[in-house]
Amino acid sequence: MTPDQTAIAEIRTHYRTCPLCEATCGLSIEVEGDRVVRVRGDKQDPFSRGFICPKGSTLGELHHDPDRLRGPLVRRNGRLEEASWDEAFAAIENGFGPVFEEHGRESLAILLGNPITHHLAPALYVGSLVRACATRNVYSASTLDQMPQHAVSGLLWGDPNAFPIPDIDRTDHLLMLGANPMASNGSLITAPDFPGRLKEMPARGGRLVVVDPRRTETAVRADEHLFIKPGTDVFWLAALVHTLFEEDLASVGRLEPFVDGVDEIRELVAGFTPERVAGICGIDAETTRRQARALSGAAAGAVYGRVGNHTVEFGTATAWMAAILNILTGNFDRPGGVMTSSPIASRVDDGEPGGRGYRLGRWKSRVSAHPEVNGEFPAASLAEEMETGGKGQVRAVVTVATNPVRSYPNSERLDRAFAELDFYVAFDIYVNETTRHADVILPAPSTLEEEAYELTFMVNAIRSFAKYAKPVFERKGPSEADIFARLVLVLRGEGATADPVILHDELVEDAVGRMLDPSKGAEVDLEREEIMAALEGLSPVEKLLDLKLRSGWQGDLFGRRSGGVSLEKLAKHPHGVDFGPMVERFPERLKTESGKFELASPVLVEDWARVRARLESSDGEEGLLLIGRRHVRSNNSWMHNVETLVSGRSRCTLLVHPEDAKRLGLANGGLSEIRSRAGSLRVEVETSEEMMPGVVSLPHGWGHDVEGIRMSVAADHAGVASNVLTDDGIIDTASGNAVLNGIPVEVTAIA
Ligand SMILES: Nc1nc2c(c(=O)[nH]1)N[C@H]1C(S)=C(S)[C@@H](COP(=O)(O)OP(=O)(O)OC[C@H]3O[C@@H](n4cnc5c(=O)[nH]c(N)nc54)[C@H](O)[C@@H]3O)O[C@H]1N2
Ligand SMILES: Nc1nc2c(c(=O)[nH]1)N[C@H]1C(S)=C(S)[C@@H](COP(=O)(O)OP(=O)(O)OC[C@H]3O[C@@H](n4cnc5c(=O)[nH]c(N)nc54)[C@H](O)[C@@H]3O)O[C@H]1N2
Ligand code: SF4
Ligand SMILES: [Mo]
Repeated sequence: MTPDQTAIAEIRTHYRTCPLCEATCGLSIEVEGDRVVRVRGDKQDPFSRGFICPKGSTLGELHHDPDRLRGPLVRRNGRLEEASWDEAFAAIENGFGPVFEEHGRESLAILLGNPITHHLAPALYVGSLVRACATRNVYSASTLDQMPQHAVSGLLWGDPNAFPIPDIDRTDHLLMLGANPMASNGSLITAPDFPGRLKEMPARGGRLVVVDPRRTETAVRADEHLFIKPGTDVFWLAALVHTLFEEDLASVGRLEPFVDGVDEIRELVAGFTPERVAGICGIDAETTRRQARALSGAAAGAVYGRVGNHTVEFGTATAWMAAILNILTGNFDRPGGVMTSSPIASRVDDGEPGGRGYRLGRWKSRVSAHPEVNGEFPAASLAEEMETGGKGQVRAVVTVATNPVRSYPNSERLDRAFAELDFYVAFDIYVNETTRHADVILPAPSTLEEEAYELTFMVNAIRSFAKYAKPVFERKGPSEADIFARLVLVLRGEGATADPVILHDELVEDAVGRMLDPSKGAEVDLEREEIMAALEGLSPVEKLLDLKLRSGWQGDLFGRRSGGVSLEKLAKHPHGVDFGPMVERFPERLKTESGKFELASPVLVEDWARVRARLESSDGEEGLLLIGRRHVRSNNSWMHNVETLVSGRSRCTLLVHPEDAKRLGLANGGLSEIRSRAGSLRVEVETSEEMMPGVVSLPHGWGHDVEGIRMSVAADHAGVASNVLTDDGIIDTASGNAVLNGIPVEVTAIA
C-alpha cells in the first residue's frame, strides 16, 4: 500500500439552500479542497431547522458525477462531440440562421423545465431568453403541473402568481387532496421540514384529512384518509360547497364586502348533492357532509389540493372549487387558513383593491386553437405543433433544464418529433432521453459553482425568509448568467461573439429604471449614479438580486431605511434570516377589475359545462385508472444517475391492489403489460393494500434504457417511462394543463 501523500486540506463548511425541490432546506456542506466530503441539514437554519432528505445529502455526488457535462457538445457527423464555448455559440448561430430565414421565428419553440425555478441566474435571465426567442411557442412544466392554479388565482383575485398557501403551522384543520408531502416535501407551499410540521399539528389540536386514491406516506399519518376515484375531486369538492349552502354553513367573514358571485356558485353546484357524487367519487354522502361540517366548524381550516388535483381532466374546475371552499368558510387570507406570501425580494405595496384583471386566451395555438395561459401553450400540444406541416410548424427548439421526452404526455410521439427537428439547442447537465437529440448542448455549471438565493419559491413560502450564499467552488467555466446572456444575444441577432456584459448591463439599467420610476411605486429620492456606485464590484446576478432586496419591503433603500436588508447584510447571516409568518394581504391585494373576488368568473362558468356534462353522463363505472407516484429518493426525470439514490430494489413498479391482481391474474413481482390509448409498456407488478381497488400506480420520469444517453448509473437502473401511457389527446381545456392522473388502462399478466 502506498501511503497517502496528499497534504490534508482544511475542511471548510458552506451554508446554502438546497436547489432540488420546493422545500428549500438549509444545507451544511463540508468541503475538503475541491471535494465535497459531507452534506447535512443546517441545524441553525431557522426555517428548515436541520431537516434534510436523501436527495439533498447527495449534492456532492451530483457535483462529482463524471457523466455531468463539463463543457459544450456539438453535433458533428451525427455525433455529439466536445467543443469550446466559442465553437458552440458559433454552431448555434449557424444552425438557427437558415431555419429562421426560411420559416420565420414562429418555427422556434422554447421549453422551460423544472430545475430553472430553483436557481438564481435562470430565474433572473429566463425572461430575456423568452423575449429573445421572439416566438409565441412557449412551453413549460407549468402546463404539466400547476397551470390550473395560475388560472384560478388570476381569474378570482387578479394575480396568477398569488397562490393560496395553506398555513400549516397555524391551521386547525387541513383538508389535503392529491398531495403527498411526505414524499414530495410540499408543492406550491414552501415549508421545509414538512414531516416535522405535520407531526407538530396534533399538539395544537390540528387535524389532517387526506383524500387520495392511494394510502400514501402522508395518508397513514393523517387523522383520516379517504380514498377517492382519480379525476373526480371536482365532484366531491362541489358537493362540499353544496353542503355549505344546504346547511347554511357558509360564512365569508372579514372579506364579505369584497366577494361577488356567491349566488351564481350556489346555482352552479345545485345538482352536486353528496348522494349524487357518492358513486362517482367513491365517498359516501354522510362522510361528505361530515367533512363539510368539520371544515366550516374549524377555527381556522384550509383546503389544499396539488398535483393529483391539477393534473386531471377538470384541473381548473377542481382548483376553483377548492378556492371557493376557502373563501366561503372565511379561511381565505386568515392565519391558519390559506394565505399569500410576502417575499423579501419584492415590494408589498398593494395599494387599493382593483387592478387590470387577468386575461387568458389572448392568442391561440396554431393547430388546435388552444388559448395561451400565462403566455404559454399546453405542453400536451407540442407534439402536434412539431408534426403538423405549414407556416408556423415548430422546426427548431431551445430546451432549458427540461426532459420532455420523459416528462410530457404521450412521450413516444414526442421522442419521434424531436428526432425530426431541423435544429435543437439544449441547456442541460446531461445527455439524456431528450438532449440526445440536440445539435448543441450547453452545460449549466454545477450548482455549487453559482451564487444561491431562492427567488422563485419564496413566493409560496409559509414564512418570509431570505438567505444568500456565495459559490462553494470557484467556477471552472463561464457563469450561468454569461451562458444565458450569450444565448440571448445570439437569438437577438447580435452574434455568437457578442459580449455577455451587454445583456448584464441592460438588465441592471432596466431594474434601476424601474426602481426610480414613480409610476412603479418608487418611494424615495434616489439617484441613478448613487445606486450604480453601490453595486460596484458585484457579479451580474448579485447586482440584480441586491436591487430587488434593497427595494423590497424589508430593503434598506440604499441607506434611506435604517436596519433594512441588503445583499451585504444578508451575507453576514449564512443560515438565513426569518421575517415571520404570512400576513394578511387582502382586500388590498385584489387586482381584478372589480376589486372583488370574482367567484363566478365567466371563463370558469363556461368550463363548468364540461363538469356538469360528466355528472349527467357518469354512472361511476370505470375500468382501471392509472395514477402517478413520487418517492423521496427520486426527482422527476432526473437524479437517477446518483448511485446512492437508485441503489437497492427498483421502485419503478406498478402498484396494484391484491383484489385487482387476483382478478387480473397478476402475481406480486411478476411482469405485466399495461396499455392505454396512447401506448403500452411492460412493467413489474407490486401488489399493495395501499391502492384503492380499481386504481394502479406507476412513477414517472424513468425509462433510461434508450440509445444515445450518457448516464451510466441511470442506464443500469432504467425503469420504464410512464408517459408512454399518458394521453396528449385530453387536456384540462381551461388552463391547457396535461392530464397525468386518472388514465384509463388495461393490465394483463405476461408469463
Ligand atoms: N406522468 C407524469 N408526468 C409528469 C409528472 C407526473 O406527476 N406524472 N409531473 C410533472 C411535473 S409536476 C413536472 S414539474 C415536470 C418536470 O419535468 P421537466 O421540466 O422535464 O423537469 P425534470 O424531469 O426535473 O428534468 C430536469 C431536466 O433538467 C436537467 N437539469 C438538472 N439540473 C439542472 C441545472 O442545474 N441546469 C440545467 N440547465 N439543467 C438541469 C436534467 O438533466 C433534466 O434534463 O414533469 C411532469 N411530468
Ligand atoms: N422526492 C420528490 N420530491 C418532489 C418531486 C419528485 O419527483 N420527487 N417533484 C417535485 C415537483 S416538480 C412537484 S410538482 C411536487 C409535487 O408534489 P405533490 O403534489 O405532493 O406530488 P405527488 O407526490 O405526486 O402527490 C400527488 C398525489 O395525488 C394522488 N392522486 C393522483 N390522482 C389523484 C386524484 O385524482 N385525486 C386525488 N385526490 N389524489 C390523486 C397521488 O396518489 C399522489 O399521492 O413534488 C416536488 N417534489
Ligand atoms: S426536501 Fe430534500 S431535495 Fe427538497 S430542498 Fe430539502 S433536502 Fe433538498
Ligand atoms: Mo412539478
